[in-house]
Amino acid sequence: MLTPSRFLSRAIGLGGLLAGLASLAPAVRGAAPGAPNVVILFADDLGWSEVGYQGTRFATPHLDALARRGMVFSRAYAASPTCSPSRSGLLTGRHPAELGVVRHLPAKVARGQEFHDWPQDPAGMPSRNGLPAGALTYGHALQRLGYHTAFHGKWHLGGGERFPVHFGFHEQVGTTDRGQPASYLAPFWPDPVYQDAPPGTYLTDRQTDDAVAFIAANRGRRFLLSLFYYAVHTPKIGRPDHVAAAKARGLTGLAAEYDAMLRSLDDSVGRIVAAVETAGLRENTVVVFASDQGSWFERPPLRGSKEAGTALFEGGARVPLLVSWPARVRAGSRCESPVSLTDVFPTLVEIAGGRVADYRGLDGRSLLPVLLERGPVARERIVLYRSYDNQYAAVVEGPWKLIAHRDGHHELYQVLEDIGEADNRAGREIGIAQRLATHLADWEASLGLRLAPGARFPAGWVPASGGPAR
Ligand SMILES: [Ca+2]
Repeated sequence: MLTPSRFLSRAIGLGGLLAGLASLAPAVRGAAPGAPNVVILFADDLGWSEVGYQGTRFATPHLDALARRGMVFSRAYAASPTCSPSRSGLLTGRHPAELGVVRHLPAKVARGQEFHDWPQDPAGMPSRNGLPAGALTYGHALQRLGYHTAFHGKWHLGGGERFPVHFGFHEQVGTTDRGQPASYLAPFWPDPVYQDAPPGTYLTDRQTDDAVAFIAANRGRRFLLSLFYYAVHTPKIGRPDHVAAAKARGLTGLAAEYDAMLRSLDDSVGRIVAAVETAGLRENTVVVFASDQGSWFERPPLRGSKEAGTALFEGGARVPLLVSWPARVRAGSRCESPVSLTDVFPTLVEIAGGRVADYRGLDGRSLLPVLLERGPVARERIVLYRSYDNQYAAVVEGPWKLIAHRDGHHELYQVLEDIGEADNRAGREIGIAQRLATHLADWEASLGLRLAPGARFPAGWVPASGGPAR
């Protein structure tokens, strides 16, 4: 059965028609001359160690090809490595903690309730149930610059008046107020969204069908496509033919399902890039790929995962990030300096011809000079923050990373030499630990963050012993 979007994508696939369309070079209205189209591909829970171009055992040939055609950021961090907070930071360029979004939205948040509490949180910190009213996203920013803006997929920043169409996006597709599907095989959920999907349709494929149709339909005007995949979040369900192929290679159970999920995601990346090329737009289209946080699995060489208590280790906080823009960014380039997903917002503003100074309270810094290899990353430190557990914040500065706990103890790692964070140097590099802890305390004070009694440095702060990491 052909959905309208599938029909469109097949029709566009006709070679002769395509060549004719590409030569027509449609006029773009509204946006600054020469401003690129922008496609943001955002995966959910895809670990840094789960993309092939990072040299791991996972096969992601389309992502690898995209990486070769742009700049790879080898040390990108989610400002708050958790679903909703990470999204809030990416979308606004502000720190999720400053927005008050320090946890994911629980499934049962009452409509209209501004904050929720988390009984296990040692700090007792409330977390906002979505973006605050009036927050500006990169959708707003690019709308102002003449772009047609679309949001596809997983939002997880609230429903109703909190949906993307109220935060800078002209249209939204495939978005519910859920944090995950009930199944990746249709029917995906009880919501009205995607009820037309034939039973057994794979969700990742459907999202890509819609995105391919969007690109074809909007090739005549400057657009921003923000495509947030539900994959590879739980439930771990792969497309049956890909699962069978994984099993034929010896994988079993969860590993086979996950391998299949990753293959669908990677195939989708390939289809999106092909759709941009087919539309004749590849040279001047910026394609960003990133993930909201680390993997559900702990994957060597990194320690930790998205799971409670370990999310601020590299396995939970370091994420894939790459930017491909053939017209301006050198193929095969790399940035090894720490960057944050909050940097994406100001980068997009500059890329689209806007002024970053028009936006207040940004945590992010524009990476455009880095992308063009004209300057370094314009920040010294990155603060990571989430409020669930004893382990709640980290400060990244060059090779160093301080991890802070609500009970007042700290860990310090030299992550360039010790990517697995096995050697806690807080008791040996006291000066560095104190400098980073002081920065964190100042940063927390500047945002007025509510802390557990006694947690704030320097009151009662004692360097950790530097003994066994765990
Ligand atoms: Ca996530």
